[in-house]
Amino acid sequence: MSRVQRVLAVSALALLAACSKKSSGPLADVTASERGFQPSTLQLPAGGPGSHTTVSFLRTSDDTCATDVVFPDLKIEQKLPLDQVVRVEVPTDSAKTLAFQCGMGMFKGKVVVTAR
Ligand SMILES: [Cu+2]
Repeated sequence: MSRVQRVLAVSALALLAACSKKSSGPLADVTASERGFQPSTLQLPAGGPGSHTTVSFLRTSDDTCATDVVFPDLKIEQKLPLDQVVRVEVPTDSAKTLAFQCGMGMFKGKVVVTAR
């Protein structure tokens, strides 16, 4: 490989890395990592009777005990496989706070449904 080719190859790689970084933005509403759930508070507008909103979760680290997400009040318990977006339907019919946590209750977060 000539010097010029090498420089081109390196800059192409750098460009690819920059692109994939940009496109990997927020893939999910809530990320589960070694720092727990982020953001830990998610605000959703209430949508009226019968409304539901999908909240997506993505676990990005194996170094976390947040391998499940549990909504105790909704009796929802979902596994969070690494790097897979998991969608949870939550009722957003009226203003309320829906707590969620990891399987052991160490990491906590909440969905706050705000009045219209
Ligand atoms: Cu935990």
